[in-house]
Amino acid sequence: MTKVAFITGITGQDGSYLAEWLLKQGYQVHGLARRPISDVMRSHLYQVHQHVQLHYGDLTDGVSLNTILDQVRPHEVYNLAAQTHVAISFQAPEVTTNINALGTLRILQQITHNPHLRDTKFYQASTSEMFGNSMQTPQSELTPLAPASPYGIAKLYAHLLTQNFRSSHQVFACAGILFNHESPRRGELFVTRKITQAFARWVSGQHTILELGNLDSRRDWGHAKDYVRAMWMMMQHHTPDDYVIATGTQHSVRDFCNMVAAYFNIPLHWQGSGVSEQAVHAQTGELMIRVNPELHRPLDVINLVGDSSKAQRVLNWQPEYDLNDLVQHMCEHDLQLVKNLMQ
Ligand code: NAP
Ligand code: G4F
Repeated sequence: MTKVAFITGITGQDGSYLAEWLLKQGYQVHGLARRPISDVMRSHLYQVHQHVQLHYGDLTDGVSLNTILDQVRPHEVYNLAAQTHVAISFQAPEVTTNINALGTLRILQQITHNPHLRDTKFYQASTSEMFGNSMQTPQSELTPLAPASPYGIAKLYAHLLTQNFRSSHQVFACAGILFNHESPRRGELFVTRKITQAFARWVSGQHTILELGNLDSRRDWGHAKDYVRAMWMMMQHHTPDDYVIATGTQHSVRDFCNMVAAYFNIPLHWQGSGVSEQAVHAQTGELMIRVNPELHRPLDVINLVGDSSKAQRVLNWQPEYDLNDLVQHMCEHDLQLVKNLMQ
């Protein structure tokens, strides 16, 4: 029997990689889209859009979700849709909560109320942002959760709800507590992609200033392809549970800039001692990295690194890519993108 999967957030970084992975496993893949088909064809789904079935709806629209879920009757639901920008969540906390927290409730309610969905498995995209500024390092499934942003708080609601539906309604519901993961498909507002794009533009002769916020913030950056495989592995295990997915290594935003500069072979000369302004000099010109205080968050999470030993032990999950591979993939892609745009 062909398995049927339904992915919310299918047009995003993870959704598109997950769709490709599930198609390879022989699934029939359905996805929720909130934008016109012409947009979706130009999105990350361009390679596989003819193999996935898209349904127009929105996580804030319970009626559309109920209708679609009743039509599709999936064996597995992957809830990846979200307002994913932490900084934006400070400016738009209400819509962030509606999508990230109540959107999850709308799906879980439908799974429990619709008799055709009684055996439907559910995956929730939980996040390391729920740890906030934790006293514990590295962070595991047992680390106390104390989010520091409206995004993290909404995600914590959805995370607890997932656990609650698992224990109170016996839904096969898993939550993947995923640490930051990136790829050439990463949204352009996130710091890694902002950096690789700026360097690629600079190498191509577009000498712009790169403005960043907190350079000292440290993250555990993995590759999105490894992380969507982990989502699927959680859903194939005999028992639903929560798992941290991370690499266990940590780098600062400043380190990431240095790695990208090394990839493009741009010698760096950091100028200035404070955080107000830093200059990077290169042999063939000058790339300026300027700290813009407006890019600092009202409260930042500064020290994330995950302990994924449970996922390694129970699911036999291992990442295939390291940070050097990730930097290489992102830089190669962004350089090609700039070249294509300049033709
Ligand atoms: P992403 O690239 O920003 O994609 C977000 C997706 O959500 C897009 O498909 C977007 O649709 C969709 N979406 C946003 N609002 C929606 C709404 N109201 N109704 C329906 N769809 C909506 O995010 P990602 O990096 O793939 O992350 C996937 C999930 O994992 C998210 O839930 C995120 O919070 C979580 N997560 C991500 C990371 C990470 O480091 N990437 C780590 C931990 C957890 P459009 O294309 O129309 O905008
Ligand atoms: O790339 P970021 O915006 O990712 P952040 O905030 O960690 O959130 C991402 O990972 C979460 C998992 O922990 C996901 F749940 C979430 O959906 C998203 O995918 O920022 C990373 C760090 C922050 O400390 C930020 O203050 O980089 C710092 N930063 C410094 N300059 C910047 C910038 N972040 C952005 N976006 N833009 C800057 O110019």
